[in-house]
Amino acid sequence: MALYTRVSGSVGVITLQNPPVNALSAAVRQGIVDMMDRALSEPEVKSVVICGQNGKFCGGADIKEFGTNMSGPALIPLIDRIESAAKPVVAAIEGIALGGGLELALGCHYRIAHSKAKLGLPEVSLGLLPGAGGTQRLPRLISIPAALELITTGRHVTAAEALQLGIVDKVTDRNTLDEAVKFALSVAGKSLDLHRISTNPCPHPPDVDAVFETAMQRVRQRARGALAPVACVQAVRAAATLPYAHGMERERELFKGLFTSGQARALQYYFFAQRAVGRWSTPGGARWDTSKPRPVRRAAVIGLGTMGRGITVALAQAGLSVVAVETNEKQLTEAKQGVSDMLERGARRRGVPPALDKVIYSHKIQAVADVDLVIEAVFEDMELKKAIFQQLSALCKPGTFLCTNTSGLDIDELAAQTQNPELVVGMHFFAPAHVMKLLEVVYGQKSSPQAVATAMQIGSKIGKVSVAVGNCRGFVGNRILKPYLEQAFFLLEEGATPELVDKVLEEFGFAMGVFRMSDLSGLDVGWRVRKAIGLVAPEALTGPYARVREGHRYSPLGDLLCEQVRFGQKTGRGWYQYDKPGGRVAKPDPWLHRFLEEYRAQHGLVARRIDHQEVLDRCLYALINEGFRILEDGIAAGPEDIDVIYVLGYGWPQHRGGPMFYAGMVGLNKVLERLEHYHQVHPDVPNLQPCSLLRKLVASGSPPINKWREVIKKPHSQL
Ligand code: 3H9
Repeated sequence: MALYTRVSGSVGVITLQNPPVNALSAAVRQGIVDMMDRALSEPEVKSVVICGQNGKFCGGADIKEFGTNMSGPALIPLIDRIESAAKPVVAAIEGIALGGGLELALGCHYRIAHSKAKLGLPEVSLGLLPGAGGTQRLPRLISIPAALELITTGRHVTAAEALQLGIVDKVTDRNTLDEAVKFALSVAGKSLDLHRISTNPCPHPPDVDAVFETAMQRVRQRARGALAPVACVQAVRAAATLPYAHGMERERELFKGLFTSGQARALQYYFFAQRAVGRWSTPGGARWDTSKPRPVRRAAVIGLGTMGRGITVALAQAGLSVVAVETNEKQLTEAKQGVSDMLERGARRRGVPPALDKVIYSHKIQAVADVDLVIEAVFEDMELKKAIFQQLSALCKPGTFLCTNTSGLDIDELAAQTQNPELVVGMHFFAPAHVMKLLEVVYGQKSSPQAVATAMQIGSKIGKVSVAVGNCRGFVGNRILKPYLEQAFFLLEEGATPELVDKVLEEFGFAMGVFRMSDLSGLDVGWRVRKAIGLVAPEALTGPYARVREGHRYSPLGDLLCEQVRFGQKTGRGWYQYDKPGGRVAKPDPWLHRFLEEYRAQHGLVARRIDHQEVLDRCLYALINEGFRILEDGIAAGPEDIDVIYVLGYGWPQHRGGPMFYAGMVGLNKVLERLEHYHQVHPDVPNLQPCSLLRKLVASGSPPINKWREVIKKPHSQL
């Protein structure tokens, strides 16, 4: 909807009204058309201001409308009508002008922004391009290279940067609407010729071909198979090479291709999934809207290794006071330097003073006595963690929340060490903890709803996307990772190479193939976990039990590499070779290929030719199958939780929505049929036997992903 008022006698003010972000729904578009007609027909009105209610100009097209039969006036003619108006139109931008919102502002003759406003064309992250003239007007306004950068990355810019780039005419700290009205009064009756952006020529750099060539290369490298960034470059190229009307035709044609693509569906699903995970619930009935978090003013971090340092930085940067505890004096000295360096670097990047004074260091665990929440981040060793939780329970003031940063240890076992197990939750950070956006908040059997709500709130305060998950080995992310890794190992046993498996997964869109990723994160990490749970044989076994554990096929390949101190990048050798320890460029290693041949010979395995499809099917479907088990067990509340975890924490390509969304796109019956096939061929391989929830969903007619929750049986829980 849009409200019309007249102020200062001659300025017509049109206010967009569609909370929460004044998205351009059919009703809003109709409102703008009607109110513009009114403003232009009233002879007393000499100029017009367009603004948005509640301090937000406009968040762009209404994404919720995309999957529906769209009705109402189209955006392009609406914006053209504003631009061709005979009276000056000023956009008063507060809060946000994003996507179609900025395109609407670009149709206005002037733009005035509040200093705190953010502007951008983020359509690319929804699998689209700015399809209401943005790809044609922005390059005309701010040059081709600048427009290419903004449109292909979708980056939001501050008002100050927008002024510098020439996107806005003025930035104000005062009331934006008042300033815009004043401005509108001052330009009434003046010529608008130079202010109709579409009528201006597109500035042409002399090396225009090279500019586009470079942009296209950069975009393709980053895109990992995503279509939208490539189409964005093509659309801007049309602005540079074609007259405006033809450029618009090209924009429309490219937009149409993207709009109906599976990638756009996946990215739009992912946009809403990221928001849906905030509305968490547990099988026991605790919910985001009925569980009140407790305020946390002071927090403590125990253990200042890599993870502890990153967590300290994340908390301090968010303005929390942190007591950082490390009992090893040498480690403490190094940590002080490390944390300060990270805080300074982060502050320089963000143009703010470093939060050095937010952190107090101590080598005594007693320093936690007065904090509201503790995050223990010591080495991943259950006995050590148990001892610390016993101490914390005795030392902390009543009511202090006790959180553990663990990637898979049992939260209930730790909670049992404390007097108040209801105050204990897991917080699984991802490395580097001050950079990675994901946080798994793990509730145990006894965690109180308030403890979960507080951990979730701390997560969002420090800029993470927090996902509440149940307590099981590996939680959601690492539990799903396990069958994926296992399939990759089995494929090596059967004849594949790390290069083949990685190539297939990277072509699918993963940031890194499974073996390159293992080399980066360190093969010894998983080895230590497998040793702790008794999977690693005390000595190299031969005979039938060498490749069997707990009644299932097991591949000791990773263990054998670790015994050779091939831990990956850190030792310069892993699944690949590197030029030195710590080297980054993975090169195929003839040693490894010989090792695989000898291993196969030793175990009577005959290498066969494995095609790309089998690699993809087995790795992905084993992972997806485990995802369905997680839903069945109530460890994740819905498929969105799994998808967000996998995209943000494990490099799953965003334009494929996440593993569970992908399963729906491929077709659940196809996933089931392929799993059944591979299970028949490899009956000893764990995780290829389709889980019962998948069967149930297929038997229910493969409902769309937003209906899965109705089919998932809610298990009983203690919470
Ligand atoms: C486009 O414009 C195409 C055109 O070029 C061409 C057309 C022809 N529509 O994120 P938040 C909802 S494409 C519908 O939690 P924040 C959101 O789902 C569009 N709903 O708040 C959430 O709902 P709920 C280009 C939208 O303050 C609520 O608003 N625009 C839209 O952290 C609050 O959102 C974009 O890509 C929308 N456009 O961040 C902008 N936007 O409460 C997308 C938000 O039920 N939006 N919602 O979960 C954003 O980036 C952020 O939402 C924003 C606010 C920065 C605006």
